[in-house]
Amino acid sequence: MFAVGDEVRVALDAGRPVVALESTLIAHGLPRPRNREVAVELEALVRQRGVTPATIAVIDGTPMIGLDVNALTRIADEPEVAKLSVRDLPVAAALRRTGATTVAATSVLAARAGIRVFATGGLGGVHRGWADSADESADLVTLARTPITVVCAGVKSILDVGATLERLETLGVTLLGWRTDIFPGFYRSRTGFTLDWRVDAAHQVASVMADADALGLRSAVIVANPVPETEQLDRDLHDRVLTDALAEAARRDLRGKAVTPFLLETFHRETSGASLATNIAVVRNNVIVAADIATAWSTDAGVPRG
Ligand code: PSU
Ligand code: MN
Repeated sequence: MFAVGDEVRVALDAGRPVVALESTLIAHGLPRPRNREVAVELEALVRQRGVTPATIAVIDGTPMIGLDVNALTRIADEPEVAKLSVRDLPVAAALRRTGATTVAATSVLAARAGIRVFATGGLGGVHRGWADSADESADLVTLARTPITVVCAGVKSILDVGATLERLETLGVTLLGWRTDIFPGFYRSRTGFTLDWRVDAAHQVASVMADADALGLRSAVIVANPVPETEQLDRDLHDRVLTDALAEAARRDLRGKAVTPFLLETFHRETSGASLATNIAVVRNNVIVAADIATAWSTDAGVPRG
């Protein structure tokens, strides 16, 4: 049903730390050719910390847990790579298609393979204007039923941040601030929303995961890691481009899975690369925190737990 790369298989069998990485941010979230360089760099950052990276995507119908250079290049370079959420996975498999996996699809595949820690940029969430569009990412409901720890920089302000936080609460998804009491806003280090829980060390997250397991919970733990203030996007530029991007999306009457990639692409273009620089800083930071959490998880109490 899926294939686990040799390096990932060896690490999992030995109880060594592994971090899953998603591929939609590579194929549909970052512009070519920078996307491929970033994908390679993220894996290198994970390795530098003594942790095995497992970038996840579907190649010619096979969900792959860990991509070789050739597969990573295809995901980054090929224009016809599909965007796959959970519901798309069996179709891509049956029709032998190649696609990048969203946070939702990556989480499901990672958990199936026994990987417990996953780094991404931002989660999908409730879109602004939800009352008209009913647009809520499948990421949220999937995280409610998938035991995985996701390190992210919160959600982008292209979404309705308050509504997204309410949905995460309703869905029973555990939410932790990483060295912060304020929910981060992806391009910006802080939104106006305060968090109930803050952690300051990787071993605390590993303990939360262990206790979630002990309680029989099958839901995700989200670790919200703000981009450093020095690397956040300028507020005025951010606000101006956001207004324009949302207006243009409404004019084009975009729907379904086209909405998020359109907004991200518009941001990168209209900020002349400033949002791209912040986006890359975001994922770098998240990968590093995820690697440390995976290490704490695999060594916690001296018991390898995968
Ligand atoms: N948010 C980002 N960058 C991204 C995405 C979200 O800041 O690249 C991607 C993730 O893969 C996420 C997906 O799972 O978009 C959500 O898409 P949708 O809104 O169509 O569910
Ligand atoms: Mn959507």
